[in-house]
Amino acid sequence: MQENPFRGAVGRGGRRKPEKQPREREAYFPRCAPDARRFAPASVPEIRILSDLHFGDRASQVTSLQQLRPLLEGVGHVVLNGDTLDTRPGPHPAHTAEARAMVSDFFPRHTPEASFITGNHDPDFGVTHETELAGGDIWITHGDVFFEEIVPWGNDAPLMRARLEAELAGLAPEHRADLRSLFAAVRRVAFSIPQRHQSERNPWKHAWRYLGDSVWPPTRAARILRAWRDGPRLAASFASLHRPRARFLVCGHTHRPGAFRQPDGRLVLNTGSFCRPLGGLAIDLEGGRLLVRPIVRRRGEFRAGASLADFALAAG
Ligand SMILES: [Mn+2]
Repeated sequence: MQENPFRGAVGRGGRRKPEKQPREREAYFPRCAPDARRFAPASVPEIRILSDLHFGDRASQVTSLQQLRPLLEGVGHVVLNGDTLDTRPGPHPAHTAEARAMVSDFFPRHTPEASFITGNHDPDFGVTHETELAGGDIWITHGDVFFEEIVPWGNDAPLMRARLEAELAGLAPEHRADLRSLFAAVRRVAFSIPQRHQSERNPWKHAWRYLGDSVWPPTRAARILRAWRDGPRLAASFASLHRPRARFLVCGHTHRPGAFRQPDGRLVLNTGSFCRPLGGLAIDLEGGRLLVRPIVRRRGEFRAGASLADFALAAG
């Protein structure tokens, strides 16, 4: 059954054709959408895309990877689209190494196939920075590559921008527009920025430093809102250059879950995160269709709720 993809967000009963272009604000799926209260039907996806677990960071709601087991049950292939954990240099290398070992061990044991795509927090966790599915109809990447500052709301934004500019200036002219070179440059810069509060183990110190990194300086809230506003448009223009045939762009990074139709017809799907307050979405591929499901937390475990949106994928 086709469902109105934006029903949860508009808060009205009217039905609409799912492919109709919504206004961007209507495309946002709030965390407490009515559908999030229902669990998914018995069908299971062949492929499930998740992102931004931030395992090992106290800001993450994932304190044990076992909490993810219901999300993996029956799924043939799980794609973890970046920021699965923080692998960057930090003051607690043993904690980082432990998180890395746990993630590396857990997923292959609980799902037939697990793919890790890098993010700005785990730039060296694997060598895959993007991937295409459904014959190129879907393009998946973490999403930090869309921003000149990598993390435009972060306190390291000016440093990241300067380092990325230097990296790009150092590329041979023929490589500057080349996606492989661009990703390599972004990943080198991301890895050169040490962890901040992410690795702090003391909960009080973490809360203090998290607040410091999150609300200071006061312009930060505005920078987050700007990244939320601009992200989908930047994703679409980036894809038009590098992956022009992709109609569905799946990313995370900004922690703002939702589906954002762009003027060129592309649909930007942001899977949010496993952090508060907005939560996340799972993107499922099932029988030639792409489904958007909310991730719901029940008794400490994460599950996929009933589909909020359903799109036909290009044949073949
Ligand atoms: Mn990120």
